[in-house]
This record gives sequence, structure tokens and C-alpha cells, in this order.
Amino acid sequence: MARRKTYSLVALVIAAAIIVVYFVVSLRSASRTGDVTTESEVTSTSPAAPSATTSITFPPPKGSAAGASKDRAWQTLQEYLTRARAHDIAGLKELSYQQSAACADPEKKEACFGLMDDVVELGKLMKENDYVHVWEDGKQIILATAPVRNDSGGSPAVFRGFIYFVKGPSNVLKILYFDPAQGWFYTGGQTDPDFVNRRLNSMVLDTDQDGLTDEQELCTGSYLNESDCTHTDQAVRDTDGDGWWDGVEFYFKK
Ligand SMILES: [Ca+2]
Ligand SMILES: [Ca+2]
Repeated sequence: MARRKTYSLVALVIAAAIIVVYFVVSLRSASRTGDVTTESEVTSTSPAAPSATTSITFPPPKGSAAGASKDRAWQTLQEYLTRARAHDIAGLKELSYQQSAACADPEKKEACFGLMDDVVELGKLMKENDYVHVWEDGKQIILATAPVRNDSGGSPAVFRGFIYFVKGPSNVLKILYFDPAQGWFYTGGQTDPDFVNRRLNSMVLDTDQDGLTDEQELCTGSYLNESDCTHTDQAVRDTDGDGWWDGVEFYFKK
């Protein structure tokens, strides 16, 4: 008898913590449940920085770039955070690829300051040495941490930090998006450690290293909500050939 699975998707936006002042940060959560489903997963983003509790094996990085690119990108982030701390709206705009509605409207200045304060707090969670992956070409840079296993939230989970930069005119870097701890949670019923480990590995796998997981590109696993997934090629960074990587385009304002 064929198993029938039912899926429900829950999209959530956590307003308070993860809003970067001049670009849109959206938090996505999806869950899969069903009467005969043996596994369910939640993908979301957490503002809390995890600490490593269990080792997990991931594919070796490829394309790690020279330290100079990372240094420049990191310095851009630090300057961005400095300007956020100073509530420097004009200064922050210079380093932002996209502008939030609140910060574009002078009448919403206080709301913009609140977003800046959130950004500053998120920035405190980010440590340069953790960002061991540098993916770069002529239009963009992504800094990423290694995936880190952390089950302290009650479910087996793996976290990864990302910072997305876009190269502007004269090669000036602008920040598109960052998240110090994007998280993938396994909430299924399997308890076999090898199974859970393999599942977490597959959930966080980003074959083409464009900043989107394979499952998010393929709209599989917990990525069944069309607004959360991309239907792009998990083996090609720039599926549509316009120069922007799939993971970068995902964070452009829609
Ligand atoms: Ca990818
Ligand atoms: Ca593209």
C-alpha cells in the first residue's frame, strides 16, 4: 500500500533579530509532517551563534580564494557595522547593495536605527577566523563558515554563517545579506546517528558553492515552498547566465 505523505509548510519571518539595514533579510522555516512520514525537517535561521558540539564531515571546500579578498570583504563588513553603530544612514547606504524601506524613509528614522542596532548585535556573533570559505568572481563574494553541528536546541542541527557581497562600480564591495547562523534542523523520528549525520550532511550540502543548498535549489527536502526555493541547477552557480550566482540572486529584492 502506497504511503501517503502530507506536507505542510510554515514560512516565518522573525522580525526582531535578523534584519540588515539596507537589504532584506528573510528567515524561512519549513516543516514536513504527515501521518506516515518518518522524517520531518525544519529549515530556518537563528540569530544565535552555535558552538561546535559534534564533529560532522562535509565535502572539502573548493575555490577558497586568496586572503586579500577576504580581508577586503571583512573590512567592508567592519566598516558597515561601525556605521550601523553610529546610526549613519547615509554612510551605511554607501556600503549596502539594497536599501530597506525604513531607512529610505526619513519619517521612519527611528525604525531604521532599530534595524541598525539589530545589525550591530548580529555582527558581534561573527568572527573572522570562522569564515574559512571565500567564493569570489568578478561580480560577487560570499564568505561562509564551515557547517557546525549543534544539537543544543533539542533537535540535531547544523549551522553555517554567510556574508554576501556584491561588487559595485570601481570594484567597491557592498553588502547584500548576512546571517551569522543559518540553521538546518532534523526533527524526524530516526535516531540512528549515522542516518541523522547523513541527513544533516545532505541538508547543508551546497555542491556548486553559490550560497544555496542543493535542496533549496532543487526544491526538495524541506524546501517545498516555492518562495523559499529556486529551481536552479545545484551544480551551476549562475544557472541563468546573467553573471549573478543563484545564491546571490536569491537575496535580491523581489
Ligand atoms: Ca548551491
Ligand atoms: Ca544568475
